[in-house]
Amino acid sequence: MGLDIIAGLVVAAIVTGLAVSRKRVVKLYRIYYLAPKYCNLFLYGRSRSGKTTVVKSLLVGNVPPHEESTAEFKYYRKPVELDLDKTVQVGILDYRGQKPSQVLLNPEIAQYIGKIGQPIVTGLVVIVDLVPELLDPQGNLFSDEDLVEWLQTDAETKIAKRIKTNLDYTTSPLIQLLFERTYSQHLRHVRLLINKIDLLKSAEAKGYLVVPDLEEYVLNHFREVEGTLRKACEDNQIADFSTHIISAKQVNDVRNALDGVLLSWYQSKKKL
Ligand SMILES: Nc1nc2c(ncn2[C@@H]2O[C@H](COP(=O)(O)OP(=O)(O)OP(=O)(O)O)[C@@H](O)[C@H]2O)c(=O)[nH]1
Ligand SMILES: [Mg+2]
Repeated sequence: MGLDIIAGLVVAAIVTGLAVSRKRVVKLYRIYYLAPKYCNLFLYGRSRSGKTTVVKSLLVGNVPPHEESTAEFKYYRKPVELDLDKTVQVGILDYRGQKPSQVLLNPEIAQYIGKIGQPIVTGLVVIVDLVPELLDPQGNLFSDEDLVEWLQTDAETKIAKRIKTNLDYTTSPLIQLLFERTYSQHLRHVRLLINKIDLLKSAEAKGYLVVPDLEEYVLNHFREVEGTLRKACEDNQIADFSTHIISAKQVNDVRNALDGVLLSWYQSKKKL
């Protein structure tokens, strides 16, 4: 073999080696440096669906009877206790439910959930609700008791109307956009939370809502959203997807829905 061929092979080997190690460095950088430092949750839900109430139940452990609409994007980071000796740093981005584009394409959120194309979201939490927020003619907010009384007539129609506004926010194309913005190899968990079941339970107890099985009744309205989310999870190899019917005002309901996400994060950090 001539010297020039040997030299050529050596140069080729060096170039290939450099290319491979560069790829490896970029991959390691992506996995470790850009990885979320906290269990980073992204909430998606329309206005007044209960996002901030979920945040307070999870991070503070109690909620006020009424929550004002969130004025601007806020990122909260707090330790949440899973057990006496298990604490997880949770990061949650909260905002006012508005046009999906104002949320998903807002450049402000990049500092919390990562740039477009490099998201650092651990869990995606989609919130929908069953009863709207209402004001009386004087502009006073309906209490929970007022809302239940409001359901005394035409409960199913009123509930269906509110559900429709949630379905408009969770169509298949919007969910595709939502995954586009939040999916990376770091996204391991997806939750669908159906909120404000306490109001339907009270209405049912008073005989204002008569359905054979309340859980089935609620789930049936959201089958399509659930199917779209499940399919998106399957397509992206996200094994942990579940649906929960909750009252965000009940800390236990929120913890039951989200503790699995926190525990999985805790266990994965321990392994490193
Ligand atoms: N009865 C009842 N009311 C709830 C529940 N969750 C939230 N609410 C009420 O619904 C209203 C909206 O809740 P928020 O948590 O502010 O909703 P949000 O999605 O953060 O609203 P925006 O910030 O405007 O997007 C508030 O008055 C809450 O007190 C629930 O589980 N049950
Ligand atoms: Mg809010």
